[in-house]
Amino acid sequence: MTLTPGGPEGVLAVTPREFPVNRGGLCQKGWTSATLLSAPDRLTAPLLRDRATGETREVSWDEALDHIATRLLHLRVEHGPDAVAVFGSGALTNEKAYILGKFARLALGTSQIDYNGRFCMSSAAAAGNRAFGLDRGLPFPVTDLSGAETILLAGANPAETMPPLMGHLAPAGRRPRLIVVDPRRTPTAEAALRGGGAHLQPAPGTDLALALGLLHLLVTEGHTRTPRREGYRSTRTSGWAQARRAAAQWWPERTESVTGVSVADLRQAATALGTARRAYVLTGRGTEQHSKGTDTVSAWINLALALGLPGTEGSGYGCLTGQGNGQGGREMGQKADQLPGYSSLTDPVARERVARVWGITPEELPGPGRAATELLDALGTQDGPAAMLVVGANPAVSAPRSHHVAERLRALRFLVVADFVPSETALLADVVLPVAQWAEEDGTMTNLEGRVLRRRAAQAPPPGVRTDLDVLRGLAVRLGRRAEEFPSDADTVLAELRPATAGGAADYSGLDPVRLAAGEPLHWPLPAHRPAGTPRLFLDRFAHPDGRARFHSADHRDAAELPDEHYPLYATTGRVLQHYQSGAQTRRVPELVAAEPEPYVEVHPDTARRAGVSDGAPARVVSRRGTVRARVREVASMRLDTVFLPFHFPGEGAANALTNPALDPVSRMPEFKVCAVRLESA
Ligand SMILES: Nc1nc2c(c(=O)[nH]1)N[C@H]1C(S)=C(S)[C@@H](COP(=O)(O)OP(=O)(O)OC[C@H]3O[C@@H](n4cnc5c(=O)[nH]c(N)nc54)[C@H](O)[C@@H]3O)O[C@H]1N2
Ligand SMILES: Nc1nc2c(c(=O)[nH]1)N[C@H]1C(S)=C(S)[C@@H](COP(=O)(O)OP(=O)(O)OC[C@H]3O[C@@H](n4cnc5c(=O)[nH]c(N)nc54)[C@H](O)[C@@H]3O)O[C@H]1N2
Ligand SMILES: [Mo]
Repeated sequence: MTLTPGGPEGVLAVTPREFPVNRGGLCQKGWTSATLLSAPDRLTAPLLRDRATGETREVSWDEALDHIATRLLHLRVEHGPDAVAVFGSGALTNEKAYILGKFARLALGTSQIDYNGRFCMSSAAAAGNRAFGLDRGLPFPVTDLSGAETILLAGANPAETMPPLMGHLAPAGRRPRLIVVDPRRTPTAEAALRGGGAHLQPAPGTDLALALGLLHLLVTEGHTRTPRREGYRSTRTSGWAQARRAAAQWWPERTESVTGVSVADLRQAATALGTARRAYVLTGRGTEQHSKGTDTVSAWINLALALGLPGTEGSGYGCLTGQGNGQGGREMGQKADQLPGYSSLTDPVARERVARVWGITPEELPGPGRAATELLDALGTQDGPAAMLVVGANPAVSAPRSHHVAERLRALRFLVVADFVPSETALLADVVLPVAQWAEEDGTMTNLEGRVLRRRAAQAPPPGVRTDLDVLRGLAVRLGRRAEEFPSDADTVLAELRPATAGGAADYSGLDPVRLAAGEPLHWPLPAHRPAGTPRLFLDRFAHPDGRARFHSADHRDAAELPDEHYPLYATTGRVLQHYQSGAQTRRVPELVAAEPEPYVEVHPDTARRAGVSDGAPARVVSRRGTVRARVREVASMRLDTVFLPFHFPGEGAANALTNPALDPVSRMPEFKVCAVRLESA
């Protein structure tokens, strides 16, 4: 994407650049993203809130930063370093994510840092690490996809969430057969059907049974017994016998009764997968955001391994990433348990390396802290943090059981939010810091293929606005660190983070800034001896010490909450084309608001009738945790037992008022995609 002056009102206009992932296309959000640079309520001065009156007033940067440092130092003396928490984001550049992690551990000395990526790809990341010893969204360039005969896409709706990807999944002419697994007939599912593919429509939270049922069929139909596949499994994997045994219990009729996917559809999908010479299995949030998300992604990976796909040319498994820097954001050390380079905070070698780069001893590095949902839950409690700094997230809207989260945020003694607009979380803050947006600062991002991309500022931030890096430097110095430890120039940060990642899974140490600037496709790992990077991983061996990929077997289990007589329907949540996440950004763009102005709930017409509501009427959706007011949208292709709400709206329309904070035991990802509700007329 390039930015040129001359859009509406003299702001920048966005024009797509020819690039392999987007093939020159951009979604509506992309076309209108420049509007946000000049949003009427864009923040341009630090704000300080008077707790007694609730009023905010504009203050100078010095006053704001001095005030924050004084308060944080005071709380630290009073309650210890873990009294201050940090909440980061997959929207941050690699450099900002790295400095934020360093700020928490070095300037604050706290273990209490995590980020919104915990809500995002963490289950796929955990399953990928478990299976392959490494987690990179796509371990191959995205352009490989269009060579496939069959692609199974579980729990993703790229036609709305990543439109440019559709060009690779369904290229004109020779198209892979797409099998879309989604409880809803999404535009992606429609594209699959148009192209001669299939749509499997399971009940929310039953993917694990579905994947086991498909594996069962692959075995019983003989697809796993070709010499190539048997050879692949015996030389390149471990754990097959157990995986096959787990699937043996999932005969088609049983799978149908749990998932609602017919035996005929199951058979057809298994044949399409089993007979394809080149195939991919891809997963998105729909399959991950469950209290069993990691095991579910493992079950999808098992299908791919059974067919010998991962680590072979023209086939594979991949996870579709989310936020702007969803991949890089999970590698740079803003996670509760992680150091830069996708290293573990408890790995002595990694501690030694990062401590050396930071000029401290490994003992000075705090240990692991709480994961996002638990961190938010602990705010303002007896043993929880008393203060928090939020950089790049809006958890008052985007976290599960959001009204409770807003309560926890209010219970803090001190909340600081850095943002460019007054988000719902910023409205609760004691200090709000106005920061620069993507078009106004330099940095790098890492895309779903592990490819590092360089971004240069296209324009200066408005007067009064600072970059996140500047802000963190200003705070660190006031907290007693040296200014050189917190560079505010992105290139200097990149030069520092490279050695900090050396030897980690996501090794950036050989990243050459000149090659990067020239736009070369540089996919990590980029160790010093391989500066051209690694577009395709696993071709010779997987990243576990024995070089083998591992099947991980788990049986199906129910969602944490199932429909019952009081809450008879499944609710699932997700995205629409026009809005982004909590909506903090897109609800400020008039064209997008005009297209999708208000909260709604998708319901099958018969289900609507039974609940006494009808198309266009206001309704209440009620769960054990809260109530949402939303307009009914009758959709004939919906399952009778399921309603869908987008999570882009705040207040009374906030889908997360309903969601269940039940966590996956491995990834700590919350169950955004299924809870029990009832529908009533409002
Ligand atoms: N327009 C738009 N684009 C975005 C974003 C946005 O907010 N708006 N956000 C970005 C981010 S951060 C992310 S993470 C990605 C997310 O991209 P996706 O994963 O494509 O998005 P979702 O809509 O959350 O979920 C995908 C689908 O999962 C389905 N689903 C629900 N429950 C289940 C289930 O139990 N099993 C299965 N198989 N499917 C289920 C939903 O019906 C939905 O269609 O999108 C990115 N792109
Ligand atoms: N019910 C339900 N809930 C969900 C999901 C779901 O599918 N269903 N999906 C989950 C997923 S996948 C995700 S990723 C999360 C997203 O959740 P959030 O990250 O909380 O959502 P955003 O709206 O992207 O909030 C980002 C905020 O940071 C600001 N911001 C953006 N970039 C920067 C920056 O560089 N610096 C600073 N300082 N601020 C910045 C934006 O203006 C915005 O206010 O939501 C999760 N919540
Ligand atoms: Mo996400």
